[in-house]
Amino acid sequence: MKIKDVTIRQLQMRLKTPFKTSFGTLSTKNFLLLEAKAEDGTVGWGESVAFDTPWYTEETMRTTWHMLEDFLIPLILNKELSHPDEVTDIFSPIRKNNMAKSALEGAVWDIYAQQTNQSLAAAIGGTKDKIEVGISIGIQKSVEDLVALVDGYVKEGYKRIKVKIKPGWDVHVLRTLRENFPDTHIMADANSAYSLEDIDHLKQLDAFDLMMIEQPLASDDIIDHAKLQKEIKTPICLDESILSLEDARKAIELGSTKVINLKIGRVGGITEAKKIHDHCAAKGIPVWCGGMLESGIGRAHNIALTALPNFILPGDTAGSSRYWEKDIIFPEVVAKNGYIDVPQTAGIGYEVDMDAVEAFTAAKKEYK
Ligand code: OSB
Ligand code: MG
Repeated sequence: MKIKDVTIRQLQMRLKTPFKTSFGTLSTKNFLLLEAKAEDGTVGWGESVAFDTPWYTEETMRTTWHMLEDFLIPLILNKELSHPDEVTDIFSPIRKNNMAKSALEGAVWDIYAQQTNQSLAAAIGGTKDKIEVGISIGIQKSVEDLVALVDGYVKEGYKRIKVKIKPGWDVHVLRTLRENFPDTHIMADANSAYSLEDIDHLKQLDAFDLMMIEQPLASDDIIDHAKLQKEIKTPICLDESILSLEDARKAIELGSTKVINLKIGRVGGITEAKKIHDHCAAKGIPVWCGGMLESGIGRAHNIALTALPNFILPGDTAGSSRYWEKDIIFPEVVAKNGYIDVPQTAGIGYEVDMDAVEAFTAAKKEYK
């Protein structure tokens, strides 16, 4: 396969409801979509999960555009590729910038799956025909609001509830949730809102039988997480700290993480995500698929990845309607009783709704 043409689009999509984390509130998503065309005319799609501001990792929508335009697209255009795994090697002279890399790598995987006439899930090595999913809920105005929201999602059938926490919105929130939902799988995500000085405070969370606590400490730390894990019973799950297979290996070896949240964008693509998945499987570490409030295209990639066997725990890949009035794929992603069907048709398995894409496009540029 040879990529002959890549179009970058900046899309702007309003979330149905703003999403609040320990860092701030996101109401509108500005992100990049990539449309890559192979020499035989096959079109593949990828999504960059970077946000407007560098709060989650250092990448932003504009840094991903810069990296793609000035470095990554020129490395790929007109190069003969026999398998998408080669993209990781081609990108290896470029350090990090994982979200930019994975947007283009994802489009190459979509093309490869179509050219070999298999679903993206099958091309990756996925074995499931449906995946179990949970939902991630931002910080709310009041605990009562949160309880009402969780109640709705539990009734919809989501398999686990993740709530964002931060100092001042943690112990009382999780206690109330546990009291109201004694049998629900509940977990908390801090997005690095704590430090080791909070050990005694975080120990209180052990009383609530949480599935795990996600990324309590610094995004670039694996030492303090190992110290914290020795002091608390609640399993630690790393998100921001794991950018590569090497990071995963070291964190597991140190005892910094008992579960890993895998995000394709954060680790630089599907090939690296697969490697981390396989390593975790060998080490008995369960993984689940995280989310970045993706449009249907990024969501389709997440669904395909989650079809791999060591995605044992429900992830954050909720249905399209949890995020958008209108998604950009057809059909939209539907979660029914906490399950999403893995599409069986070639490629990402959803049609791209070009009218919707055009309607949300704020800028666009073609490279060939
Ligand atoms: O930390 O997992 C996170 C959303 C944006 C950035 C980071 C995170 C999240 C979520 C929501 O938790 C996941 C989703 O529903 O897509
Ligand atoms: Mg997280």
